[in-house]
Amino acid sequence: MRGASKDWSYTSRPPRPLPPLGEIRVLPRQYFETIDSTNTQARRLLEATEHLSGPRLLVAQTQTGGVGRFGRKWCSPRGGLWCTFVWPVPEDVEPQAVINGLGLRVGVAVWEAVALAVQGRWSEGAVRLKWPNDVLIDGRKVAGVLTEVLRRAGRTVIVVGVGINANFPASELPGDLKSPATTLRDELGVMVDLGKLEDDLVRRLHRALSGEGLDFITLMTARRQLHGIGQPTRFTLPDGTNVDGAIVGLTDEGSPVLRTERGQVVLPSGSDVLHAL
Ligand code: BT5
Repeated sequence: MRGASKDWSYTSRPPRPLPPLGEIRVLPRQYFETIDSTNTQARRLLEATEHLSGPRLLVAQTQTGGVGRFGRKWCSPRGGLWCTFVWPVPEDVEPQAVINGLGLRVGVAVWEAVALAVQGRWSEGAVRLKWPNDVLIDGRKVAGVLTEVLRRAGRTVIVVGVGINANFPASELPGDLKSPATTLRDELGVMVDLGKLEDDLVRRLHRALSGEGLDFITLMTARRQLHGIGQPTRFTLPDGTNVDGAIVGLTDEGSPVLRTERGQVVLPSGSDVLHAL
Protein backbone atom coordinates (compact mmCIF):
# COMPACT_ATOMS: atom_id res chain seq x y z
CA MET A 1 0.00 0.00 0.00
CA ARG A 2 1.31 3.45 -0.83
CA GLY A 3 0.08 6.76 0.56
CA ALA A 4 -1.01 8.91 -2.38
CA SER A 5 0.48 12.16 -1.07
CA LYS A 6 3.95 10.85 -0.19
CA ASP A 7 6.88 10.79 -2.55
CA TRP A 8 8.82 8.23 -0.58
CA SER A 9 8.24 4.72 0.70
CA TYR A 10 10.18 1.96 2.38
CA THR A 11 13.42 0.74 0.87
CA SER A 12 14.56 -2.85 0.60
CA ARG A 13 17.81 -1.94 2.40
CA PRO A 14 18.32 -3.68 5.74
CA PRO A 15 18.67 -1.32 8.73
CA ARG A 16 22.17 -0.07 9.54
CA PRO A 17 24.07 -2.33 11.91
CA LEU A 18 23.92 -1.41 15.59
CA PRO A 19 26.81 0.87 16.55
CA PRO A 20 29.41 -0.87 18.74
CA LEU A 21 28.88 -0.50 22.48
CA GLY A 22 32.25 1.30 22.77
CA GLU A 23 30.99 4.04 20.45
CA ILE A 24 27.83 4.40 22.55
CA ARG A 25 29.70 4.55 25.85
CA VAL A 26 31.76 7.59 24.77
CA LEU A 27 28.66 9.54 23.75
CA PRO A 28 28.31 12.55 26.09
CA ARG A 29 25.65 11.95 28.74
CA GLN A 30 24.35 14.32 31.38
CA TYR A 31 22.61 12.99 34.49
CA PHE A 32 20.14 14.87 36.68
CA GLU A 33 18.74 13.74 39.98
CA THR A 34 15.57 15.81 39.53
CA ILE A 35 14.56 17.94 36.59
CA ASP A 36 11.27 19.27 35.18
CA SER A 37 11.61 17.39 31.88
CA THR A 38 14.60 16.12 29.94
CA ASN A 39 12.92 17.32 26.71
CA THR A 40 12.62 20.84 28.18
CA GLN A 41 16.26 20.61 29.28
CA ALA A 42 17.18 19.68 25.70
CA ARG A 43 15.54 22.92 24.50
CA ARG A 44 17.45 24.91 27.15
CA LEU A 45 20.67 23.21 26.06
CA LEU A 46 20.05 24.16 22.44
CA GLU A 47 19.25 27.76 23.39
CA ALA A 48 22.48 28.02 25.38
CA THR A 49 24.73 26.32 22.83
CA GLU A 50 25.82 28.00 19.62
CA HIS A 51 26.73 24.78 17.86
CA LEU A 52 26.06 21.34 19.27
CA SER A 53 28.76 19.22 17.69
CA GLY A 54 27.18 15.78 18.05
CA PRO A 55 24.52 13.70 19.75
CA ARG A 56 24.13 13.60 23.50
CA LEU A 57 21.89 12.00 26.06
CA LEU A 58 20.13 13.67 28.99
CA VAL A 59 18.93 11.34 31.74
CA ALA A 60 16.92 12.11 34.88
CA GLN A 61 16.21 9.97 37.92
CA THR A 62 12.89 11.73 38.34
CA GLN A 63 10.98 14.44 36.46
CA THR A 64 8.67 16.95 38.10
CA GLY A 65 7.02 18.09 34.84
CA GLY A 66 7.38 15.15 32.46
CA VAL A 67 5.51 15.75 29.20
CA GLY A 68 3.73 13.38 26.85
CA ARG A 69 2.41 13.99 23.35
CA PHE A 70 -0.10 16.82 22.76
CA GLY A 71 1.00 18.44 26.06
CA ARG A 72 -0.20 15.53 28.19
CA LYS A 73 1.46 14.77 31.51
CA TRP A 74 4.03 12.02 31.91
CA CYS A 75 4.47 10.62 35.43
CA SER A 76 8.12 9.97 36.17
CA PRO A 77 8.75 8.46 39.60
CA ARG A 78 12.22 7.46 40.74
CA GLY A 79 13.32 4.12 39.27
CA GLY A 80 12.20 4.80 35.68
CA LEU A 81 14.41 5.47 32.69
CA TRP A 82 13.56 9.05 31.71
CA CYS A 83 15.85 10.29 28.98
CA THR A 84 16.17 12.49 25.91
CA PHE A 85 18.46 11.82 22.98
CA VAL A 86 19.51 15.04 21.26
CA TRP A 87 20.49 14.47 17.64
CA PRO A 88 21.79 17.37 15.51
CA VAL A 89 21.26 16.22 11.91
CA PRO A 90 24.73 16.19 10.29
CA GLU A 91 25.26 19.02 7.80
CA ASP A 92 25.71 16.67 4.85
CA VAL A 93 22.39 14.89 5.51
CA GLU A 94 19.03 16.10 4.20
CA PRO A 95 16.85 16.57 7.35
CA GLN A 96 13.66 15.41 5.61
CA ALA A 97 15.30 12.06 4.82
CA VAL A 98 15.88 11.53 8.55
CA ILE A 99 12.36 12.71 9.46
CA ASN A 100 10.64 10.35 6.96
CA GLY A 101 9.61 7.24 8.89
CA LEU A 102 11.33 8.47 12.06
CA GLY A 103 8.35 7.85 14.39
CA LEU A 104 8.23 4.18 13.48
CA ARG A 105 12.04 3.76 13.50
CA VAL A 106 12.13 5.19 17.02
CA GLY A 107 9.11 3.10 18.08
CA VAL A 108 10.79 -0.10 16.90
CA ALA A 109 14.04 0.92 18.66
CA VAL A 110 12.20 1.30 21.98
CA TRP A 111 10.22 -1.88 21.35
CA GLU A 112 13.51 -3.78 20.83
CA ALA A 113 15.04 -2.43 24.06
CA VAL A 114 11.93 -3.43 26.04
CA ALA A 115 11.62 -6.86 24.36
CA LEU A 116 15.29 -7.49 25.19
CA ALA A 117 14.75 -6.50 28.83
CA VAL A 118 11.85 -8.92 29.34
CA GLN A 119 13.05 -11.81 27.16
CA GLY A 120 12.82 -15.12 29.00
CA ARG A 121 9.75 -13.88 30.87
CA TRP A 122 7.64 -12.54 28.06
CA SER A 123 7.70 -13.76 24.46
CA GLU A 124 8.27 -11.21 21.72
CA GLY A 125 4.61 -11.54 20.78
CA ALA A 126 3.45 -10.19 24.16
CA VAL A 127 5.45 -6.98 23.71
CA ARG A 128 3.56 -4.79 21.29
CA LEU A 129 4.01 -1.51 19.50
CA LYS A 130 0.97 0.71 19.77
CA TRP A 131 1.01 3.15 16.87
CA PRO A 132 2.82 5.48 16.67
CA ASN A 133 5.36 4.59 19.35
CA ASP A 134 4.03 3.35 22.67
CA VAL A 135 5.27 -0.02 23.88
CA LEU A 136 2.83 -2.32 25.69
CA ILE A 137 3.42 -5.55 27.57
CA ASP A 138 0.38 -7.79 27.60
CA GLY A 139 -1.76 -4.76 26.73
CA ARG A 140 -0.35 -2.40 29.38
CA LYS A 141 1.78 0.64 28.56
CA VAL A 142 5.40 0.34 29.68
CA ALA A 143 7.04 3.01 27.51
CA GLY A 144 6.18 6.18 25.61
CA VAL A 145 8.02 8.47 23.22
CA LEU A 146 7.88 12.21 22.56
CA THR A 147 9.79 13.26 19.43
CA GLU A 148 10.32 16.91 18.54
CA VAL A 149 12.00 18.42 15.49
CA LEU A 150 13.67 21.75 16.30
CA ARG A 151 15.54 24.32 14.20
CA ARG A 152 18.59 25.97 15.74
CA ALA A 153 20.94 28.36 13.92
CA GLY A 154 19.97 26.93 10.54
CA ARG A 155 20.44 23.34 11.71
CA THR A 156 17.78 20.70 12.37
CA VAL A 157 18.00 19.00 15.73
CA ILE A 158 15.87 15.99 16.55
CA VAL A 159 14.96 15.56 20.19
CA VAL A 160 13.68 12.13 21.19
CA GLY A 161 12.31 11.76 24.73
CA VAL A 162 11.79 8.21 25.91
CA GLY A 163 10.17 7.12 29.15
CA ILE A 164 10.41 3.48 30.23
CA ASN A 165 8.65 2.39 33.42
CA ALA A 166 11.46 0.28 34.86
CA ASN A 167 12.24 -0.19 38.56
CA PHE A 168 9.13 0.92 40.41
CA PRO A 169 5.72 -0.65 40.98
CA ALA A 170 2.87 0.47 38.70
CA SER A 171 0.94 1.21 41.91
CA GLU A 172 3.06 4.39 42.16
CA LEU A 173 1.34 5.74 39.04
CA PRO A 174 -2.01 7.56 39.32
CA GLY A 175 -5.07 5.35 38.95
CA ASP A 176 -6.71 7.55 36.29
CA LEU A 177 -4.25 7.09 33.40
CA LYS A 178 -5.65 7.07 29.85
CA SER A 179 -4.86 3.38 29.50
CA PRO A 180 -3.53 0.66 31.84
CA ALA A 181 0.17 0.84 32.67
CA THR A 182 2.84 -1.57 33.85
CA THR A 183 6.54 -1.54 34.75
CA LEU A 184 9.45 -3.85 33.96
CA ARG A 185 9.82 -4.59 37.66
CA ASP A 186 6.20 -5.69 37.90
CA GLU A 187 6.51 -7.86 34.81
CA LEU A 188 9.79 -9.48 35.76
CA GLY A 189 9.45 -9.63 39.55
CA VAL A 190 13.00 -8.26 39.82
CA MET A 191 14.79 -4.98 39.19
CA VAL A 192 16.38 -4.47 35.77
CA ASP A 193 19.91 -3.17 35.26
CA LEU A 194 19.14 0.46 34.41
CA GLY A 195 22.62 1.07 32.97
CA LYS A 196 22.25 -1.84 30.56
CA LEU A 197 18.72 -0.76 29.61
CA GLU A 198 20.06 2.73 28.88
CA ASP A 199 22.92 1.39 26.72
CA ASP A 200 20.60 -0.98 24.83
CA LEU A 201 18.17 1.86 24.19
CA VAL A 202 20.81 4.38 23.11
CA ARG A 203 22.39 1.91 20.67
CA ARG A 204 19.03 1.38 19.03
CA LEU A 205 18.07 5.06 19.04
CA HIS A 206 21.45 5.85 17.47
CA ARG A 207 20.69 3.41 14.67
CA ALA A 208 17.15 4.77 14.27
CA LEU A 209 18.37 8.36 14.02
CA SER A 210 21.18 7.66 11.61
CA GLY A 211 18.72 5.88 9.31
CA GLU A 212 16.82 7.53 6.47
CA GLY A 213 13.23 6.60 5.60
CA LEU A 214 11.91 3.17 6.52
CA ASP A 215 13.95 0.08 5.80
CA PHE A 216 12.02 -3.10 5.19
CA ILE A 217 13.06 -4.94 8.40
CA THR A 218 11.87 -2.03 10.57
CA LEU A 219 8.60 -1.85 8.64
CA MET A 220 8.10 -5.61 8.90
CA THR A 221 8.85 -5.57 12.64
CA ALA A 222 6.33 -2.77 13.14
CA ARG A 223 3.70 -4.61 11.10
CA ARG A 224 4.30 -7.86 12.99
CA GLN A 225 4.26 -6.29 16.45
CA LEU A 226 1.46 -3.79 15.89
CA HIS A 227 -1.06 -3.65 18.72
CA GLY A 228 -4.80 -3.59 18.15
CA ILE A 229 -5.08 -5.02 14.64
CA GLY A 230 -8.77 -5.44 13.85
CA GLN A 231 -9.95 -3.92 17.15
CA PRO A 232 -12.60 -1.17 16.90
CA THR A 233 -10.92 2.04 18.01
CA ARG A 234 -11.62 5.77 17.95
CA PHE A 235 -8.92 7.98 16.41
CA THR A 236 -8.54 11.76 16.39
CA LEU A 237 -7.39 13.44 13.18
CA PRO A 238 -5.04 16.47 13.31
CA ASP A 239 -8.07 18.79 12.77
CA GLY A 240 -9.71 17.42 15.93
CA THR A 241 -12.41 15.31 14.28
CA ASN A 242 -12.83 11.71 15.34
CA VAL A 243 -12.95 8.67 13.13
CA ASP A 244 -13.96 5.17 14.22
CA GLY A 245 -12.34 2.16 12.62
CA ALA A 246 -10.01 -0.75 13.03
CA ILE A 247 -6.35 -0.75 12.04
CA VAL A 248 -5.78 -3.29 9.30
CA GLY A 249 -2.15 -2.58 8.55
CA LEU A 250 0.55 0.00 7.90
CA THR A 251 1.35 1.69 4.59
CA ASP A 252 4.90 1.50 3.26
CA GLU A 253 5.43 4.91 4.88
CA GLY A 254 4.32 3.58 8.26
CA SER A 255 0.87 5.22 8.45
CA PRO A 256 -1.98 3.11 9.82
CA VAL A 257 -4.65 2.00 7.39
CA LEU A 258 -8.12 1.94 8.97
CA ARG A 259 -11.13 -0.01 7.91
CA THR A 260 -14.09 2.30 8.52
CA GLU A 261 -17.76 2.25 7.60
CA ARG A 262 -16.89 4.42 4.60
CA GLY A 263 -14.04 2.21 3.37
CA GLN A 264 -10.30 2.28 3.96
CA VAL A 265 -8.68 5.44 5.25
CA VAL A 266 -4.99 6.20 5.77
CA LEU A 267 -4.43 8.12 9.00
CA PRO A 268 -2.43 11.30 8.40
CA SER A 269 0.57 11.96 10.65
CA GLY A 270 -0.36 14.00 13.71
CA SER A 271 -3.39 11.76 14.34
CA ASP A 272 -3.84 10.07 17.68
CA VAL A 273 -5.44 6.96 19.08
CA LEU A 274 -8.26 8.10 21.36
CA HIS A 275 -9.42 4.82 22.88
CA ALA A 276 -10.61 1.31 22.11
CA LEU A 277 -14.38 1.16 21.49
C1 BT5 B 1 3.85 9.59 25.67
O1 BT5 B 1 2.85 10.49 25.52
O2 BT5 B 1 3.70 8.40 25.84
C2 BT5 B 1 5.24 10.22 25.64
C3 BT5 B 1 5.99 10.02 26.93
C4 BT5 B 1 7.39 10.56 26.84
C5 BT5 B 1 8.03 10.62 28.18
C6 BT5 B 1 9.50 10.95 28.10
S1 BT5 B 1 10.29 10.76 29.63
C7 BT5 B 1 11.69 11.55 29.05
C8 BT5 B 1 11.22 12.70 28.22
N1 BT5 B 1 10.97 13.87 29.03
C9 BT5 B 1 9.68 14.20 29.02
O3 BT5 B 1 9.20 15.15 29.67
N2 BT5 B 1 8.99 13.37 28.24
C10 BT5 B 1 9.84 12.37 27.65
P1 BT5 B 1 1.31 10.11 25.32
O4 BT5 B 1 1.17 9.06 24.27
O5 BT5 B 1 0.64 11.42 25.11
O6 BT5 B 1 0.90 9.47 26.70
C11 BT5 B 1 0.64 10.26 27.81
C12 BT5 B 1 -0.46 9.59 28.62
O7 BT5 B 1 0.06 8.38 29.17
C13 BT5 B 1 -0.91 10.41 29.80
O8 BT5 B 1 -2.00 11.23 29.44
C14 BT5 B 1 -1.29 9.38 30.84
O9 BT5 B 1 -2.63 8.94 30.67
C15 BT5 B 1 -0.38 8.20 30.51
N3 BT5 B 1 0.82 8.15 31.37
C16 BT5 B 1 1.44 9.15 32.04
N4 BT5 B 1 2.53 8.71 32.66
C17 BT5 B 1 2.62 7.38 32.41
C18 BT5 B 1 3.54 6.37 32.75
N5 BT5 B 1 4.63 6.62 33.48
N6 BT5 B 1 3.29 5.11 32.28
C19 BT5 B 1 2.22 4.83 31.51
N7 BT5 B 1 1.31 5.76 31.14
C20 BT5 B 1 1.52 7.03 31.57
